[in-house]
Amino acid sequence: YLVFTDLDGTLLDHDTYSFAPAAEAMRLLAAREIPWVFNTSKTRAELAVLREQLGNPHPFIVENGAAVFFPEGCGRNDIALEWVDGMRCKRFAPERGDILALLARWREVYGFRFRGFADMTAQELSEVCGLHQNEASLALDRHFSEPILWQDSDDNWQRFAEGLANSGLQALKGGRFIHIMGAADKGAAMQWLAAVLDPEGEALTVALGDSHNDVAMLQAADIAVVVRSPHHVPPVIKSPSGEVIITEGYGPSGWNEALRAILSP
Ligand code: 2M8
Ligand code: MG
Ligand code: MG
Repeated sequence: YLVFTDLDGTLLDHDTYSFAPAAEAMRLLAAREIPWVFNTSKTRAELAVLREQLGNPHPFIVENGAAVFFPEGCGRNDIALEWVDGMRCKRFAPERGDILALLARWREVYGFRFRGFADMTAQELSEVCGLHQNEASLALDRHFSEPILWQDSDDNWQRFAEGLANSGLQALKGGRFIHIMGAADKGAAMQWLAAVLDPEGEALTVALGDSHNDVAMLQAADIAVVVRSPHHVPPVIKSPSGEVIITEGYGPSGWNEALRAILSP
């Protein structure tokens, strides 16, 4: 198996960010030496901390499929990667700076009302999403995407979304925020990394996620685990490549339950 997992609302509880209920399945993955890869909206800076806390040594995918990072000692040396601030990286998405410039122009010209991470301090973000302030400052350190809270009408949303499409950008809905970014997604990044980690294509891919921004990854996996949320109905997986499992439990309990069932002999 090769496991790809979302974090917020999936391996981490939506409200408390706890992963304690997933401990048993995390131990199983380590004991069976199954690579489990974070595939998340979070930033490289947030993942530096979480990889330590969760004991995950594998490559990781940031900002909704925008880039794959290979920490020292991970992955192969025979694929073309660039170095980004001291770590090997494969990029799939344009820079956040370009997105911010466009959003600022539209705000001026059309008067769209939204609040983005670029407008927020760490304290404000911490109040909105419940991360501690030091964690929130790591979430603000973004390179490929701009999460926003939409504060305008549905009609203006239509105009905004058309503008994004005409500019080669998209809006992906996470647990709390709408992520404005280029044409990358978690599914394409997962498939690219699966081919790097398992060139013969022998492993089954397992993907776990809870939200709209996980659908591309869930659709591309051999086993899709839709992790139930106490806050929203599970996303619909319209054209799955394989089996689809919907968990009983929420967040990390559902994660634990599904992986234990998949990995049980
Ligand atoms: C944001 O991502 C989640 C993912 O579902 C969301 O949209 O609600 C990102 O900004 C991420 O970097 C941050 O850690 C998270 C905190 O809840 O929110
Ligand atoms: Mg999520
Ligand atoms: Mg996520």
